[in-house]
Amino acid sequence: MRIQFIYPESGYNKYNNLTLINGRYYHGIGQLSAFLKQNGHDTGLIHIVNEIDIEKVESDIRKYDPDIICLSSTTHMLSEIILINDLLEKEFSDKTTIIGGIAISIEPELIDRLKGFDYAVIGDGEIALIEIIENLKRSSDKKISDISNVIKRGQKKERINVRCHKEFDELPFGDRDIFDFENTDDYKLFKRLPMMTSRGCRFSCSFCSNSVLRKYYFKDTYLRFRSPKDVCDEIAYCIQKYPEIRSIQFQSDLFFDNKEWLDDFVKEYKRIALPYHCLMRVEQVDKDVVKLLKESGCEQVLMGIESGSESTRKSIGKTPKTKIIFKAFELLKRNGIKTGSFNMMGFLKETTEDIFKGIYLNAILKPDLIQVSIYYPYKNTLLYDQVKDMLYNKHYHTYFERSLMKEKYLVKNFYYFYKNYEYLMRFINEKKDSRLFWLWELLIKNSLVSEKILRRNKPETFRILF
Ligand code: B12
Ligand code: SF4
Repeated sequence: MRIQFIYPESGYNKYNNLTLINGRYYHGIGQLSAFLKQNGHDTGLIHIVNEIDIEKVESDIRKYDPDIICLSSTTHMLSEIILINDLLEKEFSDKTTIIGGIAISIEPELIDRLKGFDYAVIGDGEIALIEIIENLKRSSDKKISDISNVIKRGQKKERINVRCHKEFDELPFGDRDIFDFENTDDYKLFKRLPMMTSRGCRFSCSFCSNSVLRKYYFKDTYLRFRSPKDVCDEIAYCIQKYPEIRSIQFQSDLFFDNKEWLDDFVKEYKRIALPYHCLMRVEQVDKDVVKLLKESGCEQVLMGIESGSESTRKSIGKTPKTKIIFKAFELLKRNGIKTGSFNMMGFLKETTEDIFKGIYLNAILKPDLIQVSIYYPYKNTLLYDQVKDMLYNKHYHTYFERSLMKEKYLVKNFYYFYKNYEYLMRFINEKKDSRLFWLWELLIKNSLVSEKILRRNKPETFRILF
């Protein structure tokens, strides 16, 4: 059969004000396409990188003339998903249409509003997709909704039977050709290879999609790892195919979970010997781990701090103790490994003081990279229940168009501060000469600095905005 994937990455990029050239490789479609090809099917991709041109999507579908149209979704793509849904409903009702990916997985009820799609796939898609195809070949549509992970519009969502793929080493390596990998921004601009070591996460932060999948479907089996050998075999294969790769970007939510795995990885990775970046939780950083990371060529570790306030961090399921964050950043830096912090603002009970604490925390940690996002509630997360009555408009079109904070202009200003945090760094560095700097640092490390003190000490840039 001919399977046409559609990936509207534009939703992501619009949300973050990014303009990409040829976009990024996405493992979800790469994995599905490789598995389909291994099972004798043809695959094609419409990769929408920047503004969506729905007429072009239509003509590309007609050109490929698929049997099945498969859309991959994240919540950030909702406005694009709706445009594509309308197109499929109007022009391609004779085709089998399926939506999968994280947006529909955490919010299966969305399928009831998407009349352009026949089926939704929840969670891992490889086996479900093959079983759908087998059923279509036998023209026994009735059975499709009985397949694990698959739901039909109108079907009761409480009874979804979701199967979780465990044997990753048996899966083929991702199909990078479908993305024309040589021309992706990852390879062409950055000479880096995106790679996954795992799926899922051990934690359940209350704002995060992982908490929904864990809670409803997967429980304790949710975090799954590939073997270090399989990971390194795929990297070696890619390096041979794409010789300009200069670094590896491990994108899994958790790069590793236990030290035995990391130990094996370090041994396997010796044959790769390229610098790499990865994502971890601050609690995972200790002397042994840092030694192993250093030994294997880790260049940068990115970690979610999310808030400068211990109580906010506690309420969302993140490391509450500021000193654990400091310890992690210090250990990595001392060993010559770059750091990066992920931050969020806009939590329900967050105060301006909390946000200041986050800015100052970053100014002292001095990560080599800072990412800030404004909190938006994903349906069915624990935190969603707390804010759902405060949404401006409950219609899903507007999810990402407005901040949910009451003081939204203030948030914008804070957002600006974070983005310009080098001013803060300069300010903090100037204070370093002061004999009182150690006290200042101690207060901030222990979250004891009041907004009043922060405001009094604000540098020039602050004044412009307040
Ligand atoms: C890699 C990644 C990125 C990459 C993007 C790569 C790319 N090409 O677009 C980068 C680092 C750039 C990124 C950025 C962001 N990301 Co991101 N990212 C991920 C991550 C870690 C891995 C995705 C992945 O490849 N998974 C591996 C594949 C194999 O799994 P999968 O995607 O689930 O696919 C399977 C199934 O879903 C299903 N499936 C998928 N599509 C389809 C389609 C059909 C038809 C079928 C049948 C099945 C199916 O089958 C697949 C194989 O089993 C996920 C977390 C995660 N663990 O998935 C977050 C995640 C997707 N990101 C998320 C977020 C929030 C972001 C940001 C918005 C963060 C921010 N605030 O800035 C930014 C967007 C910025 C931008 N401009 O791009 C959220 C999205 C939540 C949501 N509800 O939409 C996730 C889920 C993280 C999380 N834990 O909550 N991200
Ligand atoms: S640790 Fe990160 S990926 Fe895991 S649940 Fe929390 S926010 Fe999500």
